[in-house]
Amino acid sequence: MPLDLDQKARDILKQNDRGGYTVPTARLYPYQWNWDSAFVALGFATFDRERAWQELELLLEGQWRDGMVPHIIFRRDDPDYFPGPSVWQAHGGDLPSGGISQPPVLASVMLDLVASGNDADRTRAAALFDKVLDWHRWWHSARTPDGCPVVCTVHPWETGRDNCPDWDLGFDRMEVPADLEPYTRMDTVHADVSERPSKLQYDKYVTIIKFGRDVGWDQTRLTNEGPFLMADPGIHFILLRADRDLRHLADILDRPGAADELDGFIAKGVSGTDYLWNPDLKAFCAREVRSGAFSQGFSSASALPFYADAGSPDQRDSTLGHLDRIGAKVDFLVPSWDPDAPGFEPQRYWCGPVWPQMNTIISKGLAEQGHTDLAKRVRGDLAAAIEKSGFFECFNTVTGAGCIGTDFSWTAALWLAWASPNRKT
Ligand code: 9WN
Repeated sequence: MPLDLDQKARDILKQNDRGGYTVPTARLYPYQWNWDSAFVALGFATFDRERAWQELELLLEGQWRDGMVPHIIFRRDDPDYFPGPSVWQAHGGDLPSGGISQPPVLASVMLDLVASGNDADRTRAAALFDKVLDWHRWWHSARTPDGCPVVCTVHPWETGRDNCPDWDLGFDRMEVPADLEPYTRMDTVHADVSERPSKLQYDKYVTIIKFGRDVGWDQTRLTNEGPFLMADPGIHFILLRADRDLRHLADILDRPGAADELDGFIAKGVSGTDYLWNPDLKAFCAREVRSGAFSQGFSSASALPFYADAGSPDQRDSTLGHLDRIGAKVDFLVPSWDPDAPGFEPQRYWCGPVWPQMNTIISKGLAEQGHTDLAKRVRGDLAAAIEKSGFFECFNTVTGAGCIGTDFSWTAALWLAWASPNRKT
């Protein structure tokens, strides 16, 4: 059975290949997405390393002149997706794109490819190194608001965890302008409405885009003056891990100047981590920056301090306690939202379902820090959901039923690179 699934996973990657870059799934997401492509490269690397590097190179073709790597790259206009290039009107690089970024897993994927590769992989990584370093600089400048100790986010789509209840605090402060342009959602044409974000959430997503357009996508203004500003344990821990991994690459590629600069980013990330510690819940939580208010639930991003090698021993113990509590409630760890918090829905996108890319990095961090049994459960639960339901975008955390996109690229890629029992990791 797993051997058949391995073949099916390779077929999905080939079928979603649009000529050097991969769409997450046909119709629903018809463009190149940022963190999707990074994870997809890990899957390609299991059978076609050339194609793996090409995925990353094409992603960086969309980089903006200010260093940002956008969350979507539009190489053509496709009526199947809203909001497309004519809505974003964002032209900070050579290709039309979204005007926000996504979790920066790219450096960590490059280190994986180099660590498992040879001189050819080092050469490919060296050619991309400066672009990735520029992107990290962008996070530490344009997305670090004045006086704030951590990087922040201006749009839930930038976190990759779109409608997680974490973002309600930021959304509650926003008004939808009376003159917001009318629009037609396409996601609910392709997917079940009960598994997607609400109409009010979409109105707010579009309101932030309108602000970005109004300031000509000046990213510093979008951060400091925009309608939404939150700190996200997901972006924080993923960037800290990526800074560490890029630092490691700087050593391998003999870039001492970059290594010093990255040491500064890492020190900032380590010391800023306490900003995200919610003393009431005793967990790392999203935080609304202007009010200082914490989100009050344990999300899958709350489980990432191990991956970033961050947090005190007490903070890590408490994080493990939350995972034990939640693991007793759901059959498939790690739910994207806390089953004991308001807003939990086991089938609705980032309000409960298990996500392949989150399980991958959570489990990797747990294994590295010696929490072997829990790491195995997180990996095994994802594998079981895939074996039960197929290569879906995400899975109902209670039943393991597949949700939303089918024949999904990152699910196939991470099966090949990590979750398949044929993999010896
Ligand atoms: C908006 C592509 C992307 C993922 C995100 C996921 C979803 C987009 C959407 O799909 O977001 O970026 O339209 O819902 O939340 O993590 O990268 O797979």
